[in-house]
Amino acid sequence: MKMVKLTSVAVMATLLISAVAPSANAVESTDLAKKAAQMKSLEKISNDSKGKEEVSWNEEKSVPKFVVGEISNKKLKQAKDSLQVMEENKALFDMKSASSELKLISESKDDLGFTSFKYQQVYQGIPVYGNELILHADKDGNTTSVNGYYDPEVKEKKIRTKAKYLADKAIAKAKKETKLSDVKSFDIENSKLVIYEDNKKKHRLVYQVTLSTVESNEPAYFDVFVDAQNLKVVHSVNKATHATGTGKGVLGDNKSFNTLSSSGTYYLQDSTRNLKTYTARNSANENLLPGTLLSDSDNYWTDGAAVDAHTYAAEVYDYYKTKFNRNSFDGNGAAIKSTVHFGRNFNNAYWNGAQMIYGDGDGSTFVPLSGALDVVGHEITHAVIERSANLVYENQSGALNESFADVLGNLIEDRDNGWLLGEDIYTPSVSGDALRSMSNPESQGDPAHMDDYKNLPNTREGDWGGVHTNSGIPNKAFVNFVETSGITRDNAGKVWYRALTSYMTSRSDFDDARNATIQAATDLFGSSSTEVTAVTNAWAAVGVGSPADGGSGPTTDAYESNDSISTAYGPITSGKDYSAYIGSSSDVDWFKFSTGSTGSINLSLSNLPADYDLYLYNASGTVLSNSENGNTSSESISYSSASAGTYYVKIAGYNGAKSTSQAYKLNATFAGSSSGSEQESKWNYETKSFETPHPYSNNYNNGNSHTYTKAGAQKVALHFSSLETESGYDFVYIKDKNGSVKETYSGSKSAFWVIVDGDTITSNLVTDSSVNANGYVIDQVAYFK
Ligand code: TI1
Ligand code: ZN
Ligand code: CA
Repeated sequence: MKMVKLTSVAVMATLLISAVAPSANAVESTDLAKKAAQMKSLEKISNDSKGKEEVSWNEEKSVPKFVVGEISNKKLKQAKDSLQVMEENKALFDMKSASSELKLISESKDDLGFTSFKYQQVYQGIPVYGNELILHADKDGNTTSVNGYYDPEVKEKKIRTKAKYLADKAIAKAKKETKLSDVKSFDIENSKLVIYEDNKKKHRLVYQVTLSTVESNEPAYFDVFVDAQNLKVVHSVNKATHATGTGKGVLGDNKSFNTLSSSGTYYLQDSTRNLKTYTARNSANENLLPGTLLSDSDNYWTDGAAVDAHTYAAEVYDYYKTKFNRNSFDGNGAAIKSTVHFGRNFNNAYWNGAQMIYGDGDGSTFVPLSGALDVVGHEITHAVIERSANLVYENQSGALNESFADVLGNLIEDRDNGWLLGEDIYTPSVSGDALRSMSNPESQGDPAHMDDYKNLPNTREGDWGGVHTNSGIPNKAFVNFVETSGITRDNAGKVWYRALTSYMTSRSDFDDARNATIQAATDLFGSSSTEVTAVTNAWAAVGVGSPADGGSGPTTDAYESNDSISTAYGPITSGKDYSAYIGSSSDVDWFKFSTGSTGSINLSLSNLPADYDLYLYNASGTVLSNSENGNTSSESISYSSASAGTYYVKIAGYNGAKSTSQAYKLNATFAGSSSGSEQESKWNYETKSFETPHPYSNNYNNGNSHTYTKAGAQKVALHFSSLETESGYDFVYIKDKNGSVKETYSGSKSAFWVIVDGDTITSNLVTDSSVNANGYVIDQVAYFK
């Protein structure tokens, strides 16, 4: 408040200046007379207050709005004294008569012993909206101050005080204005005539209509000003305001959150994020949803389920807004409604297409499910999914729906505890457990690999094809991805979100999710990024698709190429498992071994992804035995009294059967294998690098300078971390030990391995006479021995 010190001298000075002001006409002279009377009144106060008075002015109306000092010599004991004091000071406020322009509306005594008298300004008995004066006295009855607003102009305006329209017309108008026409019951519905000064400084006779309701679950508390002569809506004020509630969550933790204050009650509504939290009061009737908007009298909230549903919804909202700039689940600010206390002992939570629903749990399997941020994140993500990919809730698309809800739920929860789901609200008597685990789905009986995919019926009993169990596979793929070195949670989240919102469709299956995430990673980070390699390998590791060339070493199929009897891989070791792939519909795999003496040969072919068949040949290429079971049944051959010599095994896909994601397993046992303690063959890695100039020059040829040799190796491999040449003009040739070109590359490629048979591999760049590019970097080599 700005106070002006006003001594008697100052009063005189002001009067003097006003008095000598030029061009004083009639109107100004009445103004001057008023001013003089005001100053005289103030001078008296100043004298009585011994110069210690302070005055602050309502500049617009040229009347005081706060006067501190002795307002009167009279003692103030009761209401009639107070009116006399106001009468005594009427000139100060430019009033004609205090008794006709002021109406006492309250009288109170406070803890300090102060008495105050509050007056409403009236005009012909009608309140002048927003104008009240309060006169104060200390415990001895000495007046100490007067403050508030009084509008001296009202009495000059000749306002017609007889309303043309009846109040109910104005009320109907106000309901229409506030879109409350359909509300059946109002907590407050009244009206009164007031004088209202509109924003164009025009004084009008209006109905001040007050409406308050929580029906339609929206606290509405309005004052609407409707002109009593023409029913025009002059103004409307929403009296519901933002507030900050505090309370305890399900687990007893304290938190604060946004609420709404409206006509003396607080509501669990966050208007900045458009969140509303309701209670079903233990009813399980979906027709009564959303239920009752939760309310509280002091804004301290003790319903933990409600507090958590509300605060966690805010966290989920903020995550989508800050990480992905998504405004609510629909991207358009839709209201996020949550209902707690659904049914009795209900052990679940779900999104019903319109809102979130949380059970209280039975107390042993679950405590109230809104008590966990990953559950709330899971449910709201179902709403996001519905408004994006809209994955059908059955079989693989349903498992993806569940999985994306789990992934985002846990990203939002942002915890480093093994990617557990529901750990905060699951089995309160068991600590450290959870309903599901993304990093180790098998710990809760859920599959972590396509080999263990559960084919359950598409019925309620079958959980719609096992949506909550097969979700383990994509969940594990995500964990593989985010835990790859160089991948951050945020970047992994971006890839999953972009895949969901830009590429996946309602019938997407796991393979489509793989493609979608690889494409999302490509868009976000580039085709040769760590993210693309990591996400590709993450899916491969759960049996969805093949690994990235650059990502998992040259082990993809260690025995290729072995597509004919003359290139058969071997000799293989008796009793050892060999895992390999039938990678295309024309692929056949050959292996060979030698028996040292006469005896039986037993072959088994298992872990079949498709209908593969098994054949045993002798050295002259004659079939000795076959096994041709249907579908993925394992194959086996038992061939007795075989003489010593070389034998061949052939594996072929029936009718083009193949799989690049699942390896078959071959095992052969035979008599007298040459050396029983033979060392197991495997890929071994060595650090060695070769690089072309960056960029390379025209007419460049590095000959055999980039050659890797490993004595005794069966195969050797090079890893290119990058390769870029002028496409179609500059070439990289990969040669084997005989100098034969095995592969040719031109253009750009992201990281990859190239393998040749034998102990030597050469990379040779040959360029033409114009246009050059970056060349290549070989950063690792490997040999198979
Ligand atoms: S979306 C909801 C489907 C439930 C349908 C039946 C009404 C769902 O998946 N709910 C989660 C709740 C949850 C989430 C619990 C994370 C714990 C952690 C869920 O997994 N429900 C389990 C109990 C289920 O339905 O099998
Ligand atoms: Zn779910
Ligand atoms: Ca968790």
